[in-house]
Amino acid sequence: MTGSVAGLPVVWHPDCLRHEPAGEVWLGVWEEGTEVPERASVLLEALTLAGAAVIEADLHGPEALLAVHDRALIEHLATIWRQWEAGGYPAEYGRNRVVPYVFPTAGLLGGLPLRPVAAVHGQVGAFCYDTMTLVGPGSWEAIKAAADAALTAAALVTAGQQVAYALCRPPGHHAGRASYGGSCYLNNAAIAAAALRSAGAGRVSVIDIDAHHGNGTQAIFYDRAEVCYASVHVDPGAGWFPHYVGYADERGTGDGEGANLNVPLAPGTGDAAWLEGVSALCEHVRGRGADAIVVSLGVDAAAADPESPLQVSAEGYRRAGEMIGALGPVVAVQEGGYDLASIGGLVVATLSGLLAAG
Ligand code: SP5
Ligand code: ZN
Repeated sequence: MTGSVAGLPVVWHPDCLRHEPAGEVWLGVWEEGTEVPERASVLLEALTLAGAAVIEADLHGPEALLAVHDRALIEHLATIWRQWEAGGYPAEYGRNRVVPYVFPTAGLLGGLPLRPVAAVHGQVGAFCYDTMTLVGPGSWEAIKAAADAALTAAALVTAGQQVAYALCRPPGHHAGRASYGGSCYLNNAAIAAAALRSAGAGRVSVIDIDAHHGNGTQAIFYDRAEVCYASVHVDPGAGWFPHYVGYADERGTGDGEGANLNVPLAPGTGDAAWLEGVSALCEHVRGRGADAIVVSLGVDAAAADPESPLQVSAEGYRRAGEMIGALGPVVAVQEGGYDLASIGGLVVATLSGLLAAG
């Protein structure tokens, strides 16, 4: 079922295990959550057994993050746990993770500008747009290490590797320029795409095969012609996260007009129609020309996954890898995928497809 990934560079960092969201608040109730550290251990073990060459991520300075994110978001993520602790939220109020409760939406602001606010628990909602994306003691170290893994993999591809994989955890594609949510904090795929560009790739495409629409990546590149975003995902219009974004009529704006492509699919969609969607993404990218590809590699579209109703098989993922690998050099960045028993085989299958094509 899996295939060979012998010699494939797999970049990761042990700090990625230090993020322990310890659950999520969903519809007002705490739930255990599925974005757990074991995801990374399971993937690392499967890739090691399949013969991949595991490399530790290099540490990078802030410049590569600032190419994609506002400084204010980076500073928030880097300091919020310390502020939360200093404010006594865990010790005095029993709040052991950072969770927002008020969001400065357009409706709250009523046209007034966003002000800096005094209370730490008031600040969080200015950056975090949902209640499922908690921050704890080791979160920042993991968030930074995941971005470093994406940057290290991008550097390998810049140096001539045909395929490199970044085992990023936490994932990234729901994080925007100044916002986080959907279990994502910094946008690892967008950071890799920006790094490829600044290392000389003229045109870069992000192909997103996670089950969910990558609203953050889309927003970051929405007005850009040189980086196109193309995604196949479960239809937000059928009731799925991120609900508000990810529709087929979102095609980019300004210089980016026509560069963005969304292929939303009905819940229950299996290999045949999903692969047609992947093929449409590849056609789109081929038509625009791409010197390098970033794959947002979420394996939560698989049938066994608890977070999505798509029904893709490991063979489907392998085929998607083959199609995408034929487009050019690829940086594959881990996104979602939550069924601990099957994600290892799914990622190995996709990567073996990418390698078979290259
Ligand atoms: C990167 C990624 O795949 N993020 C996924 C975010 C979507 N999360 C939606 C979660 C909805 C709540 N999950 C409850 C599962 C049933 N208990
Ligand atoms: Zn997902």
